[in-house]
Amino acid sequence: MIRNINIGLIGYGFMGRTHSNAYRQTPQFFECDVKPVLKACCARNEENIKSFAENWGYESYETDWRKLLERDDIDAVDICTPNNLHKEIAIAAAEAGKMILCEKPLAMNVAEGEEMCAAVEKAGVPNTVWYNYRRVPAVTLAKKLIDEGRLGRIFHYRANFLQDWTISEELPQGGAALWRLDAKAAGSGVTGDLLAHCIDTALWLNGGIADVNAMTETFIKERVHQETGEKQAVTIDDACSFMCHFSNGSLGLFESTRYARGHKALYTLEINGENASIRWDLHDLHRLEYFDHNDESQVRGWRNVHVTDTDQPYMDHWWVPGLQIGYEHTFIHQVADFLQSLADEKPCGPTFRDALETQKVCDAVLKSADDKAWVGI
Ligand code: SOE
Repeated sequence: MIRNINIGLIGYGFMGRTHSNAYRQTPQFFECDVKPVLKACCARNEENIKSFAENWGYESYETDWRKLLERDDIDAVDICTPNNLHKEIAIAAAEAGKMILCEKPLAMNVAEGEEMCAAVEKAGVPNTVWYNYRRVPAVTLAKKLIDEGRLGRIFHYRANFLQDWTISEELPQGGAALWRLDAKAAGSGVTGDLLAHCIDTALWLNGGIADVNAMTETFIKERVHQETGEKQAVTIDDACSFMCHFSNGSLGLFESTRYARGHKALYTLEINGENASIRWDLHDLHRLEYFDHNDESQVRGWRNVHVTDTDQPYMDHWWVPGLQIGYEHTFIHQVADFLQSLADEKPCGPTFRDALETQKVCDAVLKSADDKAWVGI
């Protein structure tokens, strides 16, 4: 029997668009008895949210998220707001008995994240956090290969997330589109925004992190705040690197920055095991590089696997072998998995509780950079 899930989406920025696109496309490509309905979207600016609703086909809109939560015809709340609103909305949504899909990072810090986990668990509502890169088919394939034991003992995990969009001193901080540069709205800089992705994938692929040693830098110390027009101190981290020990004994190295001139969104990861290694690069996201030491020595080398075949993760839902998909599909996969998890009555990872683990590493990284010391998780 078909069951409709009425979505109420809060926020209409970049992530509001990726999620809305995913809700629209998922039923066309993934068969499931649970279907999303674009019931309502919500933001304070009426003119903007009205045109967002028209563009994406939402049946209605609200200008106050509390009103959205009061509505009986909303089943699931999708939180695409700046990070400083995640906690309040998520807890209220849980208390109203709504399912919750929350943009990453889960919260501003661990304390907030813990309250959010307690709220969804008390209410017993399905919940998930949009760490979308897990659902790039090549990354999901990496997970499969690791779980099959092909890499053997893992020695090293390396990940980077490099951007260059904040190098200009003229760029303001805060307000629409630039809230990621304002610690009051974002919680942190690249640590919560970019490294959080790398950490989520790492915990998923390589297990827990035991301790971290980090450094952060804020290269531009003052910027005009968009809302006040005043020059204010910049309190986010512009760059952050850390090393860590994983619980499985492997060593980790992570780097993220918005000051890597020439790199727009270069997320790369590499894992070196006893028997095999894996490498992946967001700029070439449909490829997985794989080196298997068990190959016959004369032809041994890095394989470049084009992850587009029907026996590779998610790809049986798309075109024909050889034809690739892209960034927006990772969100479609998350919606498809979420709907299927409802049908199966199972959790859809990363749940709030899973994402809290990423939050713990982020907080430890920031503390380590402040204290100039190793911090245990
Ligand atoms: C920042 O520029 C950003 O948009 C992040 O907020 C996203 O989570 C990341 O996927 C791409 O970069």
